[in-house]
Amino acid sequence: MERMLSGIKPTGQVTLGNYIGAIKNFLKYQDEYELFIFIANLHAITVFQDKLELKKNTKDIAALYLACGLDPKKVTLFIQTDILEHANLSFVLNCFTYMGELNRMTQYKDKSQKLGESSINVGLFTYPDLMAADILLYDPKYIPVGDDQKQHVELTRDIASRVNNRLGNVFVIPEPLIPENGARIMSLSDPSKKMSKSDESNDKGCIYLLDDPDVAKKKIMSAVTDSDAKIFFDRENKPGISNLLEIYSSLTDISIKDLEKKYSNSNYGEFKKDLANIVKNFLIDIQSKYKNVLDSKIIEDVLESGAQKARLIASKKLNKIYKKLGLAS
Ligand code: ATP
Ligand code: LTN
Repeated sequence: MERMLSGIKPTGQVTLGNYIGAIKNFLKYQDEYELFIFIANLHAITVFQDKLELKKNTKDIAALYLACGLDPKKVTLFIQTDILEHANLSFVLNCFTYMGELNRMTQYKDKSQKLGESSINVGLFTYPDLMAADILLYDPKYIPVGDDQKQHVELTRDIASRVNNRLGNVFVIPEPLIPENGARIMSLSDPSKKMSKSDESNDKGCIYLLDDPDVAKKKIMSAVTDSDAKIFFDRENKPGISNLLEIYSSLTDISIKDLEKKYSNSNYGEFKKDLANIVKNFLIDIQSKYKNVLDSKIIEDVLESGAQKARLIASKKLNKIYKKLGLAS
């Protein structure tokens, strides 16, 4: 089986955007690939995190992934800081990356524009090198990510080729895998912005998997739409409705075309009410499974055996590079 790897930051509670853009696809991939999933807690601290919240979010992500159907027998699930090689390789890769490349990363540019360059820390600037290290330690072929992360995977490819040219073939060149649908679920209150778990100002626009199902229902009912009242997909001119269609389609596996037909004579209220119930029932189901996972107390064991497997691969790779660089004999 070909290897695949992806990461998620414990910067807040897992959202419906994370589910649709990432987790749902992993359920399929776990049967088709050798899948590695890790919780990127070092990436999380590039913006301030309360320590108790960070611990809770880290554990919740693991529990929610299992609740959503990831099978620890098939998937290697681990925490980034359990494998010290990530930070070590990241520094090595800093030495193979140019300032101009990091300056061009849109995620960094957006954050530095929003927060002002003087309040941006260096960790945020070198974030893509840590991500490249996360990936390159394990030689995965595919990196499934939302489209906001494509640029980082492309930079990883460039860095990997550069290192390969200098040191001989040490890294597999990974490919980003962007889902066709649901790659970018937007905020319900501002469909020009991504539904984001770390955007606290946007709680109404974001559905969390651990939201009270009735609160989530209300969030769908009050989602921003346009005044046209016709239900069809047009991302540019009808971003609100298109986003809701995408959520609907992803949670039910009914194609957007079929949904357009189904709702061709309906108004926004009817459409939203149906979707609100679908979302509510989805959350009730996930939350009951989440509770079972917590009750069964398996998370520590799953993360420990994931870390053991990951550590073996990562330490070999780092050692190989250290030798090539004259840092180990
Ligand atoms: P933040 O909101 O703090 O930037 P995030 O949720 O975007 O965090 P991660 O937690 O690392 O970032 O994302 C995990 C996965 O979920 C990634 O593959 C990411 O691209 C995907 N993802 C995140 N938000 C969305 C979204 N709104 N739509 C689709 N996919 C998403
Ligand atoms: N930057 C990613 C999370 C992430 C990741 C990775 C994804 C960190 N390291 C390695 C894939 C592979 C994000 O913000 N979603």
